[in-house]
Parts: sequence; structure tokens; C-alpha cells
Amino acid sequence: MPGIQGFHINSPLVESTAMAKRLGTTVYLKMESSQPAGSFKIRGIGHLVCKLAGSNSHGVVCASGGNAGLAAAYAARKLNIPATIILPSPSLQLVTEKLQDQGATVKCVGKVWDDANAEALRLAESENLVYIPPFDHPLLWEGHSSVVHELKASLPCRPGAVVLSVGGGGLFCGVMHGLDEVGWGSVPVLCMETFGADCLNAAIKAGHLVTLPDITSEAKCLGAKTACSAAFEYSKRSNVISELVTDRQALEAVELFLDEERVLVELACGASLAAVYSGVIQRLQDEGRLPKPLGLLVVIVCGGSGVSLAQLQHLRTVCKSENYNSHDHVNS
Ligand code: PLV
Repeated sequence: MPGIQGFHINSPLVESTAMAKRLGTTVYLKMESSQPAGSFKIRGIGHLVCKLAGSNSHGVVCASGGNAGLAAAYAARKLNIPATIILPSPSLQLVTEKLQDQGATVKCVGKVWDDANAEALRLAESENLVYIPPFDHPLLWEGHSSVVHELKASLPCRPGAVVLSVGGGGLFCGVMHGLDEVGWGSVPVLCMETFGADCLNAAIKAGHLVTLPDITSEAKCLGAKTACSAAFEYSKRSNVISELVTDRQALEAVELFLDEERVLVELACGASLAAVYSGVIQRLQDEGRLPKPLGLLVVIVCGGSGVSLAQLQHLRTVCKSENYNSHDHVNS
């Protein structure tokens, strides 16, 4: 992992007995929820901000579903430079407050991340700010790849599979890059998205990048309308599997995780956890798409700061209401 700069920590790697009991295999949780600013994002964004925004820059601007912005604001505060974070308008007050607590200027623009991003690009140009992309940049992937180097240093053996969540695909690209670097390039990688925030899965099905008409999932931090092209290229590898869960399954996973592991994460992260709790892993094993026995499963617990007990209660009413059945699709 030569030359990775930034502000992330070597996150805890915790064996989950409760998940092992469900799956009949060893499960390790890479607890990115413990990172400064609450998610894995600080790995790539910390690295990117250090490389691109020196202490004499005018500051950074980042459009974000929340967590990339929090990471950018955290890194900017550490470097003593201003941060402007553009959120889509429906963003949570609790995220705005956390951003302000990091000293960032917050603007709410548009309905989804793509709208906010157009404003961030405009501001970068007009105010001479360093634009921080939340998922599409080689330096970001290089920073994210540090998670795999930590796994390599701590795991007792090569994993049988790695599970992660995909929004625009930055984490996925970083993990693929890292797996190649440590000689684990053929390890199966399970990419989890929710229905309605499924840009990578849609691209795989179409055979080319697609732009979703809208983001209809409540997992707003997975809500990029188009995956980055590097993620689409990686998805063509035979060891990459893409699966979808409903918001309801992601929410149930968040709740089970809170009960069993005592850590609260966002719905975006619940998508990965649902691979374990909703039987996706077992189904893939039954279909012969994942090895049986699996050996050792790694779940990247990507975390997220846009969650609280009150927000969880709200999601319960939205995702579990009878009117929400349009999201209860089945994987094709
Ligand atoms: N969230 C981005 C993009 O949002 C953001 O701006 O914060 N898990 C969590 C908790 C996340 O916050 C994100 C990304 C992901 C997973 C997906 O990561 P990606 O975009 O690198 O695939 C619209």
C-alpha cells in the first residue's frame, strides 16, 4: 500500500459468531463504521484531499449523499481549508448538522445526488475550489484499497468471498484494486445494491452503463443514477456477483445488526448485511455461484452517519408500510 495518505484508521476486524451461526461459516466484519466521519469514505477521500488540495488551496467542494461530504469536511478541517458540501434537498437534518459541526458550508440543491453534483462542478469552476468526486477517481480507489491491505495483514487466510455495498462503485473499485495488489484477484466479490438504487446491476443487465430515471430506494447513499465506468469494467470479471435486496430487507438487516452486533449503520450498509441475513449468500451457494463451503466470509461494514434511532423509526414506517410493496421485487 505504498504512499496512501489520509486520515483513516486501521478499522477493527471483528469475528461475528452470530453471523457464523446463520451461515455455517466463519464471518469477519471489517468495521468501517468506526472510521472518522462514520464510513469507509475517509479512506479514499482523505487520500484524494491530501493529494489534490494543499493547505494553500481555496478549499474543496463535494456533492454527496452525506458520507462522502462528511469525509471531505473532516479532511478539510484537518488541513485547515474550507469545505463546501452540496447535498440533495431531501437530505437529513442530522447530516447537515454533522457537516456544520465539521465546519463545512452546506448547500442543498436538486432532488438526487446527480443534481447536487452538477452544482458542485459549477462551484468548483466559478469559485476555484478543488472538486472532490465521491466515487469516480483513481486516487479515491487507491485510498479505498487500503481496506484490503489491512485485511491481508490481519486475516488468518484468504477470504472465500467479500461482500460490499455499491452506490456509484467507488468502494467496489477500491476493493478490486486492493485484491489485485495483494494477490487475491480471484476472490469472489458480492456487490449489493437496493432496488431503486441499482445502477450497477442495471448496467450489468443491459451490457452497458445506464442512467436510472430516478432513485426510488430509501438507501439514498447508494443513490447515484449512473455507476462509474471503472466499476462497470470490473463487474465483467467472472468472480464478481451483483445482487439486489429490497429496502425492507436492508432495513431488517440494519435492525438485526443493531440487535446482534450492537452497531447502528445506514440502509446503504444494510444492503450488504442483508446478503447474510436475507439468505442471499446461501442461495448463491446453492446455485453454485459461491463456493460451498465458503471458508471465510468478509463483510465490509461500510457504516454511514445518516442514521439515528429516530430515523430508523421513520424508515420503519416508510419501508414496512403496506404501500411499499412496489419495492418487493425478486432478483431475476
Ligand atoms: N455514498 C456516497 C454517494 O451517495 C456519498 O456521497 O456519501 N455505503 C455508504 C454508507 C455510503 O455512504 C456510500 C456512498 C456507499 C456505501 C457506496 O459507495 P460507492 O458510491 O463508493 O459505491 C450518492
